[in-house]
Amino acid sequence: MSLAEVIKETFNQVFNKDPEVIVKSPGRINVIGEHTDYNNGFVLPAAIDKSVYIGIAKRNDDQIVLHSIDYNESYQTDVASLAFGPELWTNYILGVTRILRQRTDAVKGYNLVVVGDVPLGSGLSSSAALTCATSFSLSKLFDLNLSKLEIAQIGQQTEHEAVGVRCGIMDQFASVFGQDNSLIKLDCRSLEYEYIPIELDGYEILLLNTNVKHSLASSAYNKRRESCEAAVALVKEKYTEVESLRDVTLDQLDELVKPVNAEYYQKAKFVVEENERLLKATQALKSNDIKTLGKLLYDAHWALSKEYEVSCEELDFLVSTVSTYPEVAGARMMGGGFGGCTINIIKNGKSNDVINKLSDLYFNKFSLNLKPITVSISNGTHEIL
Ligand code: GAF
Repeated sequence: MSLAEVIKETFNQVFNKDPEVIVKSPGRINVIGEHTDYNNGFVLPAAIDKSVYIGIAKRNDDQIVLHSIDYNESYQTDVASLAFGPELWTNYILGVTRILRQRTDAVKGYNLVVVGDVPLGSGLSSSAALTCATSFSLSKLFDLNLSKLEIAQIGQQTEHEAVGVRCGIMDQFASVFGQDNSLIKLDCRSLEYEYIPIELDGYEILLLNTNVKHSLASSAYNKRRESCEAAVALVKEKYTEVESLRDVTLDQLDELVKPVNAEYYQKAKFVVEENERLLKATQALKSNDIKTLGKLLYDAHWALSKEYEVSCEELDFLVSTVSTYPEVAGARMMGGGFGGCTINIIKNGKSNDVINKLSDLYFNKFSLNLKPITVSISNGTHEIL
């Protein structure tokens, strides 16, 4: 049974009727360009074939009734209070609903069922998939006519307000704007984007899930963002036109940040260099130069680990081990960090060899199972009913 059918069946069991709208919104990968989005830089993500599905229908009253198939839990509140519950999954949905209610009272009571196959805590943006599925389905149900960009931005705002993570726009943008077999090169300053066909001649992408998510993740994320903003403030004292790290050069950092604060300097320098790596990686992808692309991924990883300090032992172990395998062109940690997946570019047909060699080594070192995830690049948020 497909997950859309599962939604329909469960909706009938819980609410005794069919959903009026069913929406599918995917998770994402990112080839390169990490922690650049909230610095107005570039990112290179893509939507994947792992998604969150929402079935939704109007009610005749102002109640909101949510049911999660994955957690086998329900939660009820009403449109006036939109009271958050004890579970994060409900707060993502209600966070989106709050933002939409502040814009319009067209949003009324509804019944909702949610299910997903984006592995949770793996850095594949299950939360962006959930918030984008929620705004898209509410937009359809209550005729709000939200644009794709508005849906992505509402998802981002929800993450800030309902969860307190001051994330950038990458995850939500990838979920909404994803296109089959294409990476999205997004300029987070202008929000202009370009689809780049993913043709890794002779190579495939494999994700390796560390199966860890260190608790540091959200506090450290906000702290990194603050360091970047502090570096910008120092540069802005002299170069007043500067708005974000995207406008800053290494020379300016050397001149104005390095003498004042080593931490801000290190973090800001990483971001400026990560943007440069992304531009080089885009060229390498367009000219099918997998060797250069792979090297840039390794460089990005070690910069994320040693300079931006968002990696962890498990991620570093996976990347350093595969770097000794000739069938692996490149690898790095992916997403916010402190756990989740590595992204690996591997010679076609060799992924199983890599998994076999690595699984025991990983288990022996960390007593954790390594979880390989194969993905294909898919379309963004859409209605399937
Ligand atoms: C997380 C955030 F949600 C993104 O906005 C992005 O900053 C990413 O970490 C790091 O590149 O996924």
